[in-house]
Amino acid sequence: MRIVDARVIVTCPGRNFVTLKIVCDSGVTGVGDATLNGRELAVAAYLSEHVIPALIGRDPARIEDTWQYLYRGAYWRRGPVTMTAVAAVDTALWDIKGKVAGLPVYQLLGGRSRAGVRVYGHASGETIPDALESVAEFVSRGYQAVRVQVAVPGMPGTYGISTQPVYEPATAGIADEATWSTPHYLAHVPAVFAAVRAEFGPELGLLHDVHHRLTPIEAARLGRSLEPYALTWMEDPTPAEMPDGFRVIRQHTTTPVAVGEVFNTIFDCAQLITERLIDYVRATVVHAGGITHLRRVFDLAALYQVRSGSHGATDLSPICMSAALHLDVAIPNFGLQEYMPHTAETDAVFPHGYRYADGFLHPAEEPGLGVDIDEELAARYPYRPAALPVNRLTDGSMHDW
Ligand code: EZ4
Ligand code: CO
Repeated sequence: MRIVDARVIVTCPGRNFVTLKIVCDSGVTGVGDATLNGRELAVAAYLSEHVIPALIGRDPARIEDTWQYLYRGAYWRRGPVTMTAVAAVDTALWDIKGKVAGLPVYQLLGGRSRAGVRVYGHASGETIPDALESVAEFVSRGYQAVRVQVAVPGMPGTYGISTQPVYEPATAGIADEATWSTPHYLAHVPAVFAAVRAEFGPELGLLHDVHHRLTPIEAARLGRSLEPYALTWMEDPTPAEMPDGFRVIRQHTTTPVAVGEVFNTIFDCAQLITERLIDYVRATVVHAGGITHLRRVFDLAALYQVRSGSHGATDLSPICMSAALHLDVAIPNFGLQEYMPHTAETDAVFPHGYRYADGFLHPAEEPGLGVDIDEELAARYPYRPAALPVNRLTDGSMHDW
């Protein structure tokens, strides 16, 4: 079999998604997510200009070789744009391999290790009582774990607070500006989790996303102050460019740490894993080189009792979610999967076979990934420029968003 065509489809059913579709001479097709929030067209151009010409004529069965060709062949290794493009090709080739074999992709990854994929939802509120109501809604829908974010008094535009039914941080045109105050934040968060734990008891999994905003010692203090509420994890407590910072956090707190939604390769997380500085690695199929490379990350993590906790925000398309679920159900060290349902418009553009029931997602059972893109429908939603917010301290200094 040979690859005879590949195309990049950019669509905006409420938000932008980039998709790679690979077509083989036998007529079999495969899809891969190539969405990089706020930098969509950089990946689209990378694929169209530099990758697709090299794919035509290749044997789609040679997934590992194609991965190595794109990674080593670029010379300029790593980085989110390159690795998202590599991921799109890799994901589409796994889809094709599954269809050719007549098996769902998780069977090609060694088969099922569990009945379903436990997920966590996103509760949020302007006030603590609002957040308690939001958590209760998730509990009533069967969720066993919930991320909780509450607006910090005196800090407009706190990360993760949504008044929309579907959370969306990117805004049309140029970036929104949010404000941040670490003292206000550190004073407020423990009260949030005291209230949630008191209301919902010891069994509900509770998570919190710090979104890269603290220094290591500030994160250590937050982790320590949250210990009585036994969080499943504290996410991205500090920017991860300097893995050494996590040693400071580890020296002070037993609150588990999850990191990795902005990671692109195993090299971003190797030290964090091998020095046991984190508990969950949150890298994703779409941003970390596809199923082939993410499997490698999770296998390294398994040796050190680090579990998976893949990013699953709405800016990752249903193709990425489909791929993630095949990995999640197959690997031995699955931890938890983030799940934010897409809008009805997005679900219609990406028809898929995975489903949610009682706190768990279940991968599609059709051959391949069990997801596709409706190209006619996609064409009705043209690309609209959008950007992620930026964040400033109260004196106007730039901070991490
Ligand atoms: O801000 O996906 O855990 N989830 C997150 C997300 C990220 C967005 C960035 O595109 O941190 O909401
Ligand atoms: Co996050």
